[in-house]
Amino acid sequence: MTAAPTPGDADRTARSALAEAGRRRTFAVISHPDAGKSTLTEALALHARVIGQAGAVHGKAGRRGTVSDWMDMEKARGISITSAALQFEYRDAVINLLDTPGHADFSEDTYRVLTAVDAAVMLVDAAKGLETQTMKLFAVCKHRGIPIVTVINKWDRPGKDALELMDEISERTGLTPTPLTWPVGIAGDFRGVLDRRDGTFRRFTRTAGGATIAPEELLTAAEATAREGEVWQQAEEEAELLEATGAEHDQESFLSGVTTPVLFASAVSNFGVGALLDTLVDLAPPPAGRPDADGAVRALGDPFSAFVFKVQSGMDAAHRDRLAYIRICSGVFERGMVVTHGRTKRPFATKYAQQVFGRERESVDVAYPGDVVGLVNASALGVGDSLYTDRPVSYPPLTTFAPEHFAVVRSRDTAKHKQFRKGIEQLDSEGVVQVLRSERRGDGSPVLAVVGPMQFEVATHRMEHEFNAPVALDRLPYNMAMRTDEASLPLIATSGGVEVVQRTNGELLVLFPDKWALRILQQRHPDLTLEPLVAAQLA
Ligand SMILES: Nc1nc2c(ncn2[C@@H]2O[C@H](COP(=O)(O)OP(=O)(O)OP(=O)(O)O)[C@@H](O)[C@H]2O)c(=O)[nH]1
Ligand SMILES: [Mg+2]
Repeated sequence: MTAAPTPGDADRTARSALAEAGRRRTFAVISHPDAGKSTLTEALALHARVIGQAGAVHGKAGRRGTVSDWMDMEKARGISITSAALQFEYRDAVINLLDTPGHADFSEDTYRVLTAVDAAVMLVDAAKGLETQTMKLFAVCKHRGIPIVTVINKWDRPGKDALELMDEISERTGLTPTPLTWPVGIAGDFRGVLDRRDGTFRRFTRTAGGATIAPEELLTAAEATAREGEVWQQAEEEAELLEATGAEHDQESFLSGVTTPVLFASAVSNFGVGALLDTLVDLAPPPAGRPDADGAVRALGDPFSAFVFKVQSGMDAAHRDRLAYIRICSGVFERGMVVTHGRTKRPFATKYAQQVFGRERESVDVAYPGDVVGLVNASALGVGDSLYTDRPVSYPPLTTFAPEHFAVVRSRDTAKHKQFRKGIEQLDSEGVVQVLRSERRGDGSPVLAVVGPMQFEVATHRMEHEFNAPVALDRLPYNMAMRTDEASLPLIATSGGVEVVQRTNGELLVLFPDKWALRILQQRHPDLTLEPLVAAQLA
């Protein structure tokens, strides 16, 4: 029997939550597709010596897949479809890193991850510069007040001019770039970086295929001049130019989203990766108290609280379990503790709590604010749910994006009815697709709704391979959904070309082929309830 907690225990718990939170750095790696997020994620883990050798045989064709890209489809295509979490220690810090998918079709997943982090590492491909998806991500970070560290990646390949890239960042994002390092050698001729804080030269040496930590050689400015000659001098001149324009790091401006520190790297050869880790530990903010749905802040030292930002199954073919990822917001988490599930007010036992490392996991006994923990077989937990002990708290619900593509799904094998239902339910609760019920079509033929059509492919693949229920999809000619109510249904029924469906939570939606059809209906019946779904910030 354990003794009843005394007020002294609560004090101690609060103090350890504060101290441990202070050494957490929780961030997402984000960017447009293919900029090298998963490669960088792996390079960071390699650098922190959590993995011995980078698993990626770099280059898309036949690569073995990085630690964070574990799904079959991700490996086959060399893209990330769903975000992945890694936790590791570096120096005296505990790093919680979330690798996100870059493709716009999976942006809802990325968006959810951004609700769970304190900072973001934004990757920019040196050759491509800022792309549409990058701009959307910048906007979301700004909206959420997430400070951004920018990494110009793939400097080992021919690309844009470094100063031009800085102009592009400041003109297009409004953030002032404050480079911490500056490349020595143009893109494609990466010799190393000038460290702007002390004027030294960090010279890179290559290792075979970038599979192990690239040793850095530290040289003084004089040594660098002797070694690299003109190329070094040019870097020094450009660094002076930066100084003249006031592109200097200022911690407060960084934290308030006015500036973004910039580093140059080549993730594939592990260049600049150590500098990024150091930057994150030195500059990225530790967790802070989190506002609840009413705006009141739950302090770090308050009793335990967390929210679910992602639910994922199929990570392990042998177990077929369902993992709910929580971000801890306050207090201390101890495995086995019984917490309250905010939505149902039911107790939830946390016996199976795990630290996640790509698809590998390990039991976690204690965790602190900022940590991402996976709760196994948490079938009651849904995305956005809050968990707590003692004083209740309800964190703001997570946004569901407005779907733009719709398809009817049916089982290709009538004998697999049970598997079909189970699979569809699971995909719905994970938010892989939104499942809508159509009275007209019946329960056996639900409508799947998605932000981007690649989500359909993921759903089809997972239904067949994970749930053993092959499906066929028939695309529907709609591209927007509006919320309505029971009272509006009879009038809507008189309008051709639209369809009424129901979300799992009971909400009624009307599907329209285009905005003209919506306008005609609104003009004809101005009193109908037709509300837009939450705006898609990213999609
Ligand atoms: N030359 C070069 N190639 C790189 C570098 N970093 C990544 N790559 C390559 O770029 C491709 C995409 O890398 P990923 O790490 O999968 O990119 P990602 O950003 O995770 O892609 P998504 O998750 O699909 O958005 C792979 O072929 C990598 O080997 C780099 O620094 N230099
Ligand atoms: Mg990736």
